[in-house]
Amino acid sequence: MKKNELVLKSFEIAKERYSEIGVDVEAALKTLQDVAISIHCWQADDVTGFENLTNVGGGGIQATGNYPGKARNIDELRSDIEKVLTLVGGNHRLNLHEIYGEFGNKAVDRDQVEPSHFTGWMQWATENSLKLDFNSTSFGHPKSRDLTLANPDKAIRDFWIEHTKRCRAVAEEMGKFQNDPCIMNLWIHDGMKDLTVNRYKYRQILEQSLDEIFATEYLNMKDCLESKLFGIALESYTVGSHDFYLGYGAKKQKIVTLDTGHFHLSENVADKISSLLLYTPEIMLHVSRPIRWDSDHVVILNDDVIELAKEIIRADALNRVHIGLDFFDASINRIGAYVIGIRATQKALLQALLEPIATLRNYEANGQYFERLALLEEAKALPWNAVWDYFCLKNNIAVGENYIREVQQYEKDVTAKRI
Ligand code: RNT
Ligand code: ZN
Repeated sequence: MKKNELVLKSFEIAKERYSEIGVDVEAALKTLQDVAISIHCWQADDVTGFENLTNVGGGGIQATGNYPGKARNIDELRSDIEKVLTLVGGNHRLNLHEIYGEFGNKAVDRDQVEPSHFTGWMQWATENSLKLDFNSTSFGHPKSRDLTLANPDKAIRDFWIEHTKRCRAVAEEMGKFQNDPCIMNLWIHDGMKDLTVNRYKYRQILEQSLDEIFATEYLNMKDCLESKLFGIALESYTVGSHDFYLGYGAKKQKIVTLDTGHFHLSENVADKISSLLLYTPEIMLHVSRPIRWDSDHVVILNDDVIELAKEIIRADALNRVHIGLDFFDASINRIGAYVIGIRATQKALLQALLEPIATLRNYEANGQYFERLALLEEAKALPWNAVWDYFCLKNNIAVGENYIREVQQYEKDVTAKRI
């Protein structure tokens, strides 16, 4: 039997099996189709960017590996993303960093960035049915060092305040252009390598800098703030900790970004969703995979990601949670990395959407905890995969492992030639 026929047949059986336990498969598929994932641009080039300045590295993050074929310029990056889009279903977003602007051959310092550096991106995004999200970039710059927005040195601090203000103006233009709010993430690495005795002071400075940055109200962009536990060479203290941004977000009604790699490894990030949603307007997610540390491994379909997806669906919060990805693995085929990560996130969402939630909630309300646990266990092995294959088929993209060949072909034709 041809593969497509098999997929259709399995899907029909799965649909019946799910309907027996009260799950509407067609509704789940429809919802999944509409969930836009904000695809990070920085997996394609190991977070290098294309500014014509000396990137001094550092800033607490690090891509490891030297697999050949990384995107060396904007055209190559666009071509890679276009390839990725042919291998995933749904309509998505592209998450840009300031250092990916179109600066031509000019050295445009970060306090000089303008919306015009991104009009090419806006055009290209429209042509590819993508919406854009944005990030200010405080790392990898001579003025970064250990402290940016929290720097007691006014000249340095003002430089980064100006940068971030300008980035908000860029995001506003993107939002206006695409007629849909651009989500702008603010992550700074500010911290210290060793024992720090002025923790309060730097946090107070950061609060003031943020207030100054957010003084301008915009209608077409939304701000979100991303915390971190520690950075490489900044292990002892992080100014923008989770507590800091949680407090700031709740007080000023700003979106808090949860990067799943920015917490203690035994912490349950999924459990934060319902609390945050009570006190902050929306949530931005950076779905990532930490291995021993914030290693930004490629997202896979593991329990953490499935739990995260389930908490979004259980809280009925798809309209308040922006799902973005954040990983950069330079040790494997980068296009393949994207596809694995995006598909894994969608598979997790699909599993969450196929959960027999009404029955589970009934059990819980009745104190039937054995029954709740048993059904949760059984649900893990329900034929969600047949629904997933059908989703791929319907979207006219490679079903199952077939995408491996396509990534290999693109490598042969395109990325392997980048030497
Ligand atoms: C760093 C943060 C941040 C970056 C990107 C490049 O630890 O996760 O989101 O990964 O902005
Ligand atoms: Zn992140």
